[in-house]
Amino acid sequence: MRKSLLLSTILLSLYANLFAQTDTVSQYTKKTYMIPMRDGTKLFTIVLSPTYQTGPLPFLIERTPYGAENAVRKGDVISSNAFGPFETIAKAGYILVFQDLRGKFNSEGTFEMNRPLYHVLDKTKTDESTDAYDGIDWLLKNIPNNNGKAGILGISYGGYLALDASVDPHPALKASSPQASPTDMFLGDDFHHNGAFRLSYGFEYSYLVENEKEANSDFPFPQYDVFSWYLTLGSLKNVNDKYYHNRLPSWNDFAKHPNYDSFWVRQSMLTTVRTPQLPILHVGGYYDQEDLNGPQIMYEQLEKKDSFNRNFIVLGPWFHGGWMRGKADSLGKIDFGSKTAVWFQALQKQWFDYWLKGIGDGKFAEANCFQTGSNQWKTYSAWPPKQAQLKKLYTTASHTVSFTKPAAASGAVSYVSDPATPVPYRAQPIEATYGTGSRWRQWQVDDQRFVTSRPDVISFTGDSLTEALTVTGKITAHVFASTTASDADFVVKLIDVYPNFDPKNLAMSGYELPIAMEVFRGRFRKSFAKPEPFTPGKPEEIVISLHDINHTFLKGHHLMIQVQSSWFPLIDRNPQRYVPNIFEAKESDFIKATHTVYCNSQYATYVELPVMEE
Ligand code: PG9
Repeated sequence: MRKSLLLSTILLSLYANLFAQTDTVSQYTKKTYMIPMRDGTKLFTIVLSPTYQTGPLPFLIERTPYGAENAVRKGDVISSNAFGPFETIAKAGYILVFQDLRGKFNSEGTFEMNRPLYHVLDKTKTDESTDAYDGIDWLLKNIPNNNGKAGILGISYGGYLALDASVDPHPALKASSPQASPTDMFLGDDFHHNGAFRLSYGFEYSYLVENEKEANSDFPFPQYDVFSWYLTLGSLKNVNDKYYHNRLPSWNDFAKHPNYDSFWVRQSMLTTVRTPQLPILHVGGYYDQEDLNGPQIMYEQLEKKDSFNRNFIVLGPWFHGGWMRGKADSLGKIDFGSKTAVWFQALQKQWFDYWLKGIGDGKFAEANCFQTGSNQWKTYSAWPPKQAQLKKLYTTASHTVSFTKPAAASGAVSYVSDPATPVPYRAQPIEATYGTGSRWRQWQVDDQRFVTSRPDVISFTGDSLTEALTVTGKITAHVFASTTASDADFVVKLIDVYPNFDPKNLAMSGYELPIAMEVFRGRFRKSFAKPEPFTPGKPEEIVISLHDINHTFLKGHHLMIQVQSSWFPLIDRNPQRYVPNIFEAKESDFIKATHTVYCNSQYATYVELPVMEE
């Protein structure tokens, strides 16, 4: 009796583990290796294989600057439900690989932030693409029971590395998912937006990654709310003088390259990633506080050369990496009506299962783009959808918006921007980016009423909508502005203003939800490579991409456009007196200025909206 019970238990567990190769793997066994690259440098690599692996499986790789050991739970045997973001995929059965980049944590060599793809111009050079290639080659030859295929994925820096690996990929690399991958660090993403320097992020991140090889370091701020710390810092030249002492290569590069010069061009993925050489699934969040731009513009660039239909995109209502954490059924006070992260993780599993194991029919939508406001997943055969009609939403001198162009020859709104009292980008306290209690992840959905009444923030508000308005695709602002000084930043926001009194959702009454926002450093209005001062008083056009959205402004809501000239300390203060390099500005260069936004028939400031008939 006992014997037969034992036998049936063994048979049952064998059956379970056979079945496990599709979606019920429960345990992984960990091994570590130092894998040699073509130049002899060895990279630390963790390989996790299903403990009861019954047949060949593909590799799923993540490369990281943040410590491979940090990505994996402690212990030699790891349960699949301990994989956090990778749980769904871990249960499906893959050989999971985590690797430290050159020069980080347990790997040999030297780290270089956003190392350019050197091999594209010089085949003798190594970079993150050749390292991924060499790693895959070694894994195929040395890890038993693999099926000869590999996939790569990652979020943010990891996404960037997945994109790198997709350029001249190893032939066994069959699918790649760059998620929240930065594309160009001067035009958008972590370190600058349209040439405006992302001060808090650039300052804290260079310290995080470059202060120590084997740790992620938090800058030791002496206070919790860092707003006044950054203000007291004064000119950016004080960073090296007082704190970094030229020790952090990334900070030195920011200071040395204030314009879009060959340093940024060489590093930009727009320069080197030209065609989808394998199936690529780009993933991005509408509220990504770090890399909102990257996935959208890389998808757009590759789409132009996608003759084999290998280029796909998913956009959701997510903060940076929000699709891999928790349920993502809400962000801050905004509810999305369903568990959008769970939805995504199922899609991600289907994606890799198809390309790496041949499971499923491979019929993936070109674009899966969540629609906020109506809270629905939508699929599109082209992104942005071609049927949207471009409409211009004009600002008026009486602080309203209208789809009709202002008829009067004059009309403008002016405000004084003072670098001594910059507009905070979110309500204080502003905690250190990744510090205790930080609300960094959600500030892009914060209620903008915390600044709407400031005299240096100008708002243009429409009437209550008599019917819902859906806007799907790229939003572009055309600001006609002048300044009494010689340089200025412009931040433009498209805001969904909730009804002033909503008995069904009282707490959300009057909420000012940003739908799209972006900053532009005025000196770059004609060229990012060759900045130019403004001529005081002369109106000029500044064109600002506010990126792709998919949002329904519901009946009863209002459209609002907001303009301001500082966003601190997210963006460093523009001194407003033009100096060749803002990193070397003197305290006396920071001056008050009056900026004017024009709203008339000759100079009409507007935001272009792709409106969809739904
Ligand atoms: N946003 C981070 C980053 C990516 C790439 C370069 C620099 C920073 C990240 O989350 O990894």
